[in-house]
Amino acid sequence: AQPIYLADYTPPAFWVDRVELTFRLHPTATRVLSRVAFRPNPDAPGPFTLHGQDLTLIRATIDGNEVTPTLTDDGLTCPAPDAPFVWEAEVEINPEANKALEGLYMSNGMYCTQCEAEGFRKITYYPDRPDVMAPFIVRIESDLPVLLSNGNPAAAGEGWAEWDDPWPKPAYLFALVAGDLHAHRDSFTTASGKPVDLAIWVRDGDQDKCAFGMAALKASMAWDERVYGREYDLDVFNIVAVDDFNAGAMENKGLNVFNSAAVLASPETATDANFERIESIIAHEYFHNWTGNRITCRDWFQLCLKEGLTVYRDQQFTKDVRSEPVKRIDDVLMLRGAQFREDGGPLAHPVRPESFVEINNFYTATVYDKGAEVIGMLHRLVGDATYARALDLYFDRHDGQACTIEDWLKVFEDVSGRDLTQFKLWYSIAGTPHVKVTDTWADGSYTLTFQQSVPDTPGQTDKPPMVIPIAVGLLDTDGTEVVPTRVLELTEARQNFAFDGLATRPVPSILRGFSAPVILEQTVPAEHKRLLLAHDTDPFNRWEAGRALARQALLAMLTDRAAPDPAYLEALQALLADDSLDPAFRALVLRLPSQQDLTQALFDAGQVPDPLAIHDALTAMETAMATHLQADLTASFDAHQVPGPYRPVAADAGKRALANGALALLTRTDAGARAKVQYSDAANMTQQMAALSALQRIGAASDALEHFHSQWQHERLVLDKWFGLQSSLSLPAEAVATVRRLTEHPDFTWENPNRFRAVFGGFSSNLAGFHDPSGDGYALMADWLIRLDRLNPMTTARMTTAFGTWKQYDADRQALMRDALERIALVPVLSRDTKEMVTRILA
Ligand code: B3K
Ligand code: ZN
Repeated sequence: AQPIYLADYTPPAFWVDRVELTFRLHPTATRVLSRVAFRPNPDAPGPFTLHGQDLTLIRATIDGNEVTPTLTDDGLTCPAPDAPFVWEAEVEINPEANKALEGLYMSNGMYCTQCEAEGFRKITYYPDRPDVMAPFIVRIESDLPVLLSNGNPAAAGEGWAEWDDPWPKPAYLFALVAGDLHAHRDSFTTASGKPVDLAIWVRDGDQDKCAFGMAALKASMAWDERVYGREYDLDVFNIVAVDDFNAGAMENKGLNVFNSAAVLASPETATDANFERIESIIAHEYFHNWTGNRITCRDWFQLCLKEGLTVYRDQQFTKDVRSEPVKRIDDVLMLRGAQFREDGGPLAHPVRPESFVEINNFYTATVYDKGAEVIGMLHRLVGDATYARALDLYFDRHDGQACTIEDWLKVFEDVSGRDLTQFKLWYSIAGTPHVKVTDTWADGSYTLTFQQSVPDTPGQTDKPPMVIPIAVGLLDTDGTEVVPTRVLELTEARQNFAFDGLATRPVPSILRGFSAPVILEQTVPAEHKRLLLAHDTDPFNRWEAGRALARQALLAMLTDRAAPDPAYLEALQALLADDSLDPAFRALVLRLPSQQDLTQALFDAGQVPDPLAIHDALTAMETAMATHLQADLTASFDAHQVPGPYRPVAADAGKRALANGALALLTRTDAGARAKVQYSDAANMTQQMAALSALQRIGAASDALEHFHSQWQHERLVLDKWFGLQSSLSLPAEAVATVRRLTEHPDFTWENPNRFRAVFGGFSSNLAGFHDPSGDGYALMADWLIRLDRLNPMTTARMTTAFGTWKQYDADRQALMRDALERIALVPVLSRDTKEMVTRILA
């Protein structure tokens, strides 16, 4: 397959004024009738071509006259008038055979669609590109009781229903759902007084898991009105939960389709982390109604236009409804864990890629999360008021259009009067910038010197300096802030910033709030880190200082066989007991850097990371924490039990996070005694899973696992946890055998992406197990990816990223991983998706 280039974009040769679709649903032979009003584009004359894939064309007409189109690799072409005309076609498709879960497919007897990015072409012949927007009218014929599509309900009768979506939309936002579904209903009145009927549609038995999602939806609708001035624009908003889904959820106009794991929650079956994730995904998909749907992308290279902005908006929402500092730390953990890793390896690509083979491979942490960071920087640079005016102008100017990053930045230039030429590099330069900082103190003047550089990435070398907003504050050596946060704009390769009028040499707090997605290189004496951990007014940097101390202590254990640093343990002790601090924040400070973090740190320091040694160091540090902080951890554990009925609110969740963080550590030295009690007493899934995880991490969970399986065998989302916990937390020596055993379990329904991800996503996060020196983990993973690729290329391709860091390891492991990757690459009928990923990883 040939790559497609951003530089080759051409507008469509035909516009669409109106679409009418009729679906005669049948599991193996669904008929799709389309009637599409086309109009030649005078600005880009060209042949009439339509996308289509896996379709059987029954008949086609133009203005009522039978035509015989020429079928091509990816659709058809046909002579067409040089004036407006009506195209009609009838095609047959087989939803039941569609295991790729793209286009129209079936899940537990329900019909469901997923069209983004290019799935609509598996439903009928159409210009399946986001810059072709049209109103849709849809008729569904089926005996199933619930028949849904986009827009407003228009008419319905026995065995049929019609839907009318007046807002012009690209085909990727099309959706259809039909099934025996039950509604959890509510309503919302918009700021201008328009009532909206809301419903979450689920399978029988899941009705009790909808209330939280519904509350999150209403909160999101109110928030978007209050903060962005955006009202909802249809009479109904439907959400459907589906068990077989490749992504988290999809923002189809008026009919969001959700992976059931991303919407269904009850206290008994979902953890605090699940609740928070569900809330943010509901918000994210809802916010797409304006940033994505009303204003969409001109082409798929502009994906970050909707995704970066919508992630940024859902992050703002979570900060508002929960805790701002805690959310920022969570987001940075995610960014560093997924995006920095991507940016530092063979899969690095710009926020706006310049070419792709399969666009589904670019729904990445870089497009989404770095894309959101870029918007955060823009916001920081122009300030709140200008950001708000820019967004108003963006909605005014571009409503109903398919836009580019150029359109987006122009709005900011027009409103702020700034030249964003250099800033725009954030969209085209891949790789995480390194910012090195040094300081000098002379004659009462304190100077910070920054040097920036961006590492080479595939296809990109010799990169120019970027615009990097660096939020800085200064403390004195007592920990009093002497200069509050100021945003320095680094634009040169090397640049000085001076601070005058200080009495003594200050302690700097740099990159407050993680003001830019960069790797900061600074030599900070351990006593300054402790000072910042104890006193910084910026909660992010407070946490960051603790993190740096932990990392330093762990690296010393790994490279110098040092004992766990007592000064680190003391600093933790003080923080743990500080009841003025949010428990959720303290829980984060208590969490050690991840195995992946330390792997990266060792690699960056020019060493070869040994997964087992890292695992042992982490275990030793946790054991030292449990030993030295036993009294404090016990006090924290006891003080943060949450009595009464479970509520998924941030305050309670924070207490549970701290108590469960303490529990995990205490379990290191009490042979699981406390965790076993908590497991037996648990009244909600957060407590139950925390106890089970703590036991699993010391290899003492077998009884509890057996109990858990029998208790939850009929709750598929909970069963995913059972699978995922074992694959992700099994001890290194047992992990491969455990995963193999899990794949042989009768409940391992591997065609279901959630179940497959639970086992193999979990396994790939278990670095010490996955990187077993035998190479058996790699081989097992490769076997299963090869097997899944025949059915579901999208999920397979995504999971090849387990091998994305292969060049960080020793020669033996590299050779074994290369073998596994090459074995995948050599499969004769490998999907385009997986082929592209494996090729890029191996390059
Ligand atoms: N836009 C969808 C993602 C679709 C994934 C296609 N492979 C969900 C989201 O970002 O909101
Ligand atoms: Zn999105």
